[in-house]
Amino acid sequence: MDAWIGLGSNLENPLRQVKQAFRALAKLSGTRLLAQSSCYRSRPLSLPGETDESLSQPYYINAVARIDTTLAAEALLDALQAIERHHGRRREDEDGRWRARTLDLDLLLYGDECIATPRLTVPHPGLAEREFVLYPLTEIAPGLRIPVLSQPGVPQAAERTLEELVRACPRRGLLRLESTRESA
Ligand code: ROI
Repeated sequence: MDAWIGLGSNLENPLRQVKQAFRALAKLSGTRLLAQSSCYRSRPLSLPGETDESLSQPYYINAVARIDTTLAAEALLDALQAIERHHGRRREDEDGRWRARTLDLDLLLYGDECIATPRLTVPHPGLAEREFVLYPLTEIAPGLRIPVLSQPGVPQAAERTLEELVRACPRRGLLRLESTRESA
């Protein structure tokens, strides 16, 4: 299965965290790292209604990866969470969702599947609006078509092109860091 992973970090040398995460992805069982984007510096995003704790958060480093995996979606999620834990992120400490984190790995797309289980929503709910996901994706998959959920939790999607989504998405100061794209 072709799957897309979003990587993000804003603590403890984020650039190094993200680069190590690429290496960890490449080592997952039954998985090959097919492509990796450059690393980008992005402004912390908070969602409307969230207490704006993120204003005082440091910038994030974000990137995306394309993998080919034999892992089922939830097994892949387990593997991603194991990598996060290995990087020192402790979920049990996180009562607020928007706290600064050492490493965040999001399953963005799993083939063209739409998944809505208590643990997993795919495509990732923020995918269509997040400049720090869309612009890195454009770099490694300009022709990608993305199923976009019509309603959160409803596994029914309309297909959009990445190009359409990018056109509607301001960069918010997103900065591509030169020379951070390594061959996978
Ligand atoms: N903001 C940015 N820029 N990058 C992220 O990866 C990121 N991840 C998050 C929240 C807190 C929503 N904000 C983010 O989980």
